[in-house]
Amino acid sequence: MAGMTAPTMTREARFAMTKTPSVGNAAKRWCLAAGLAAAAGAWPGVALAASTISGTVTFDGKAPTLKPLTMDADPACAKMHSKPAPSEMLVLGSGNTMGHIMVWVSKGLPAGKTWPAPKDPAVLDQKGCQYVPHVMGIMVGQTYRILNSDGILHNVHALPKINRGFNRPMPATLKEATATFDKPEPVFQIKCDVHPWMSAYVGVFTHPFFSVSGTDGKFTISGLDPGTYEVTAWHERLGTQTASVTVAANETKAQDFKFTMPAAK
Ligand SMILES: [Cu+2]
Repeated sequence: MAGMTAPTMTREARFAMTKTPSVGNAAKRWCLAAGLAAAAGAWPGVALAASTISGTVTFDGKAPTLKPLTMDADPACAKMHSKPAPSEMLVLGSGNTMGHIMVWVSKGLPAGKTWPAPKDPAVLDQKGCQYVPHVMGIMVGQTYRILNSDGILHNVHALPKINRGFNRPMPATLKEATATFDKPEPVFQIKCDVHPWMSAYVGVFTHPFFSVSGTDGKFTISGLDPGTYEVTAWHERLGTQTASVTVAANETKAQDFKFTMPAAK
């Protein structure tokens, strides 16, 4: 019941009151949530927002060997690496587990329920002339904080199709910039116009039910109400896959994904 404690609901109510023109609806939602929380407490076995979907993403078949990133065009970048940085496109762990996969709940969330954006920013760093992290999720309205740890000229070029894009030079002296995205949009690219190998991907969501797999291929989406959800897994070149997953109250359900190379023509 961690998600339904009073402080969380107070924050949510405050968020709804500042963001929603109708204070009446926000208050109604709060009352409804409080009522549901009370009901859940009174009925053992009924738990809200305590279900989890987790799994492992793997690459199926013989993985191609991708060339490392070539940073020779900017010696300042090249000298930050004792050996060439590996490609970020296909990141495999032992057993061909797959990193950099964005996984999110794409359908099935309770209608009318809203989730406040975290107060903490989602942070993208420019470090070693690479974006860190390569793939990340952020919520609508959450601060997107862009750092320049390198202290050299970069240019952050966001290429969304639904949100408003931006193209922001970050000279050596500019250590930080911020942005927000006001519409849900999975997934779009961020590029550096100075360094063509620099690429990152961002997914923007109205809810917190997203996760990016680590090199071990693992992802976890928790805090869900019991229900049936469509879950989407995305890779920057190998496209998206969906699965239908039903979770009961308090249950952790496994859902794995496998990506493979498209068949040669
Ligand atoms: Cu750059």
